[in-house]
Amino acid sequence: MDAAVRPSSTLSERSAFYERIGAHGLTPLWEVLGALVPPQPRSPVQAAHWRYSALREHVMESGRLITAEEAERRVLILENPALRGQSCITQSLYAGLQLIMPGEVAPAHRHTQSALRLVLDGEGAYTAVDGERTTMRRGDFIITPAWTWHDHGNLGNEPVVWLDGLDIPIVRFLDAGFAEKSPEQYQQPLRPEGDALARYGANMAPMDYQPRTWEPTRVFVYPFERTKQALLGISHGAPNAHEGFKLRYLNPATGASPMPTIGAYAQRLPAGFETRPYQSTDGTVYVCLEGSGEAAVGEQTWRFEENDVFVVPSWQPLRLRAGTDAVLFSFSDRPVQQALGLWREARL
Ligand code: 1HN
Repeated sequence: MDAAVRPSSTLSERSAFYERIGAHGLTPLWEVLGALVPPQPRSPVQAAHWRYSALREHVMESGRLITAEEAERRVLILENPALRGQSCITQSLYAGLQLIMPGEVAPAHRHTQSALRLVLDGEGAYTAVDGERTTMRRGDFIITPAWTWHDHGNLGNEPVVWLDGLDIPIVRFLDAGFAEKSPEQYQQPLRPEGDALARYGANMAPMDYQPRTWEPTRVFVYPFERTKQALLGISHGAPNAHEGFKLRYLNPATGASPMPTIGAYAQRLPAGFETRPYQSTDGTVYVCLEGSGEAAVGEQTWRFEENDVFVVPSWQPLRLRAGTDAVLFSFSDRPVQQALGLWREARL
């Protein structure tokens, strides 16, 4: 080859050059190209598992340390071990365990971040979303879409704990975060409990309702009783090799995910059933709602039990095995990736 198309330089000439151009805010692409555009996802996220039986006492201790009012939200964040200090469980998602003690109120506010709750422990709490309350029962999946007013209260006599999932890192990435505190501690109910579910969640809708494509669902609670009934209702024949019996939560008016940034799923794995390895580009947070089993991600294997949380990074093959009949809830950024044409899966 012609020497003219094969310029050569010593390492020290190159680094002197990098230093000179650095002063002008420049850096060479060729030193970082492979990392910028990897042949397949290489997530910094680490697969990890949180055992609820080990966390519970710490969550309860936070209830003796600070009030819900003082904290605004009394939450212990589940931080990915590889992303400590960043308040996230994956690159795009936040997760935490929130505690509300009897008689407490977590004051009304709203923000551009979207949130989901999965009720884990205790009875008697409610969440109010834009003027309607819903009683929080174990396994219920409740959403507070972007910019909806929400507050929580505990009218019962035991501590209540739920998992919060938010799109905080997505909104942070886009520098699009706004928040507002309500002058009212809690919202006065504008409608009786059950109104939204009756109006939008009975395979029917108000006569004049025309949802916009990416509008979050007006159904803001998906009672576990219904989810469980649906999972049992499809539990005939052979379970899907990679999923068991799995359904996605949806906005009944559009068929899209309940909220534009977070997808949520529920699956049933019959006792002894083991899934084939499955990988997808949406790093996913799993919560065991019923039963027990094992999850294997790469070299790591955990035994999971009720209320345990585990996270599977993008493109890492996951295998699940149910010990006893298991029900798993999960959530991810899949709708975002799908809207952008990025989402991929592989069934191994
Ligand atoms: C939030 O509003 C809640 O409403 C929970 O319960 C956790 C974490 C960061 C920002 C807002 C809630 C949150 C949050």
